[in-house]
Amino acid sequence: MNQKMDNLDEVASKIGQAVDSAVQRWCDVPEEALRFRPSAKAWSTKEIIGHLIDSASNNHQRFVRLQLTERLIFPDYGQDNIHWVKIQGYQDRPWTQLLELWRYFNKQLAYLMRLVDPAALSHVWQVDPKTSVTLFDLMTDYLRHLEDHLDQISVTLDAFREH
Ligand code: NI
Repeated sequence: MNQKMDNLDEVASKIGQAVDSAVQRWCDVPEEALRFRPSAKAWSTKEIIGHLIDSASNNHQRFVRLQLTERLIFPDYGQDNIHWVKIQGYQDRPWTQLLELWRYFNKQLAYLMRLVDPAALSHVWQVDPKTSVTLFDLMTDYLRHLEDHLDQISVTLDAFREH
């Protein structure tokens, strides 16, 4: 159990560092680059951050609710994530507001991970009748997903410079 709490402490630190360094690196990127979509179906940098806000908000619900129940039935958003991004118009939001919302939402999630009840880490989110995920796995996978999309932003901004 302590091992898991140690792991989550590290996950929380990495989340905090990742958002701070991303804000530092990308806060002054010009609007034209932020709106650039490498292909017709690909997200722009603003939309990727929007998607990460959706990830934060959905996971926030899971992280809290799974401390209140052993088995949580709660809808996924993964299959609809393109619609989530479109419905909320992230492409037209001011960059600073998106970035700061994302940063401070993640600070709360990192804080929450350090406070999590260790007994709840084996509680499961029932994604569908065949699939379930533990709270611990959700929290560690949250960081992996975040890092994957930060890499995607680097690639997207490189593509803008070369297009
Ligand atoms: Ni994603």
